[in-house]
Amino acid sequence: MHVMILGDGAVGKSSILKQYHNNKFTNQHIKTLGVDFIQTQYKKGEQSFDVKIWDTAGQERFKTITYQFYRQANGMIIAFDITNLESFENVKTWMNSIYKHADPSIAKVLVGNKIDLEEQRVVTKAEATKIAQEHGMDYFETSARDNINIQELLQYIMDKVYDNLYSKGTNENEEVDHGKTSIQINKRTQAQKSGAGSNNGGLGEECKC
Ligand SMILES: Nc1nc2c(ncn2[C@@H]2O[C@H](COP(=O)(O)OP(=O)(O)O)[C@@H](O)[C@H]2O)c(=O)[nH]1
Ligand SMILES: [Mg+2]
Repeated sequence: MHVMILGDGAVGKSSILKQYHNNKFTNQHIKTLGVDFIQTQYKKGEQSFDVKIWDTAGQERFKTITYQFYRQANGMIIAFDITNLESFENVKTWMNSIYKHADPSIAKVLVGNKIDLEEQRVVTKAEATKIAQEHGMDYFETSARDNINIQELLQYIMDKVYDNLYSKGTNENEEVDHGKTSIQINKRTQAQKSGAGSNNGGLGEECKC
């Protein structure tokens, strides 16, 4: 399974993934270098699927992020910052690029991040929900800083991807992880439950440039 996170620069995409993956948050805006991803697992009954979540790597300003990733993606998280109107207005642009370059049946979700900055909010929940509905998406609000709704967001998009791929008769057998050879990072919640640690994923490879 491949999921991508899109949205303007500095809305918190890397922070969302970092918080999800290793429960860390930093106040620094560390530009992602190259194409970055985290790896996790999605469990459904007896089955376990490898999931790669691609981060859009600091090229946001061009709005032309590596379209081959769009084509591979089964799921998209479109993110904006609830304190930044422009990032919300640009959701339209991001949606257009998805319509143009991604599979039409791709699973999608809209996310308004930084809800810990409620006093600086400039995008209402109602406005965001409306746009999301117009594009056939659900809307989540998150705080990567305070770890609000992050696990739920990622669980939601993986559930949607699963439903799309496996409830509609298509199959991706090669994606099934048999748990023997691949080095995988379990979801943090699962790791916590089992007491296991978490490895560092692709998000470690960043530069402070
Ligand atoms: N207050 C607050 N700041 C956040 C949140 N998420 C990210 N940030 C900050 O916003 C800036 C950009 O975050 P980053 O994850 O690098 O954004 P990206 O360019 O979309 O990947 C950084 O300074 C983060 O610390 C959040 O939920 N709340
Ligand atoms: Mg980033």
